[in-house]
Amino acid sequence: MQDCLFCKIIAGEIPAQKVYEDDQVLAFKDIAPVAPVHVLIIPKQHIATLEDLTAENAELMGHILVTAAKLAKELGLAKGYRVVSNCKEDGGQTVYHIHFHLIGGRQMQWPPG
Ligand code: DGP
Repeated sequence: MQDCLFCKIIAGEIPAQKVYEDDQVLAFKDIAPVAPVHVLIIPKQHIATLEDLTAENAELMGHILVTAAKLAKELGLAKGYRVVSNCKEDGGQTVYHIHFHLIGGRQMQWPPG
């Protein structure tokens, strides 16, 4: 997608601090971290929101969650962490390329704001 910020990061047109990459996903540090660890995990395929997912994306989404768990271990989040995906306006989504926040390194609160 030409105008998508995260597609530009995948293409290397915008720099990012990469944490992990394979043929399906990219993980990089969030530009505005809300915790000591704040990584975004995104599919290389452009999917705008959670709402746009179909059954065809199930394996890819599973791969993202398995990647999140693997990265959490590697990043030392043994005490726990949170994985969040904001969907559309009420969900607080600001970048319309589906992404999963891996957040940790401090005590999380519930309910979220
Ligand atoms: P959300 O609000 O759930 O759509 O999250 C979007 C996140 O993307 C937000 O936490 C800030 C992050 N972000 C926005 N622009 C950039 C960027 O250019 N680089 C990086 N690394 N992160 C970005």
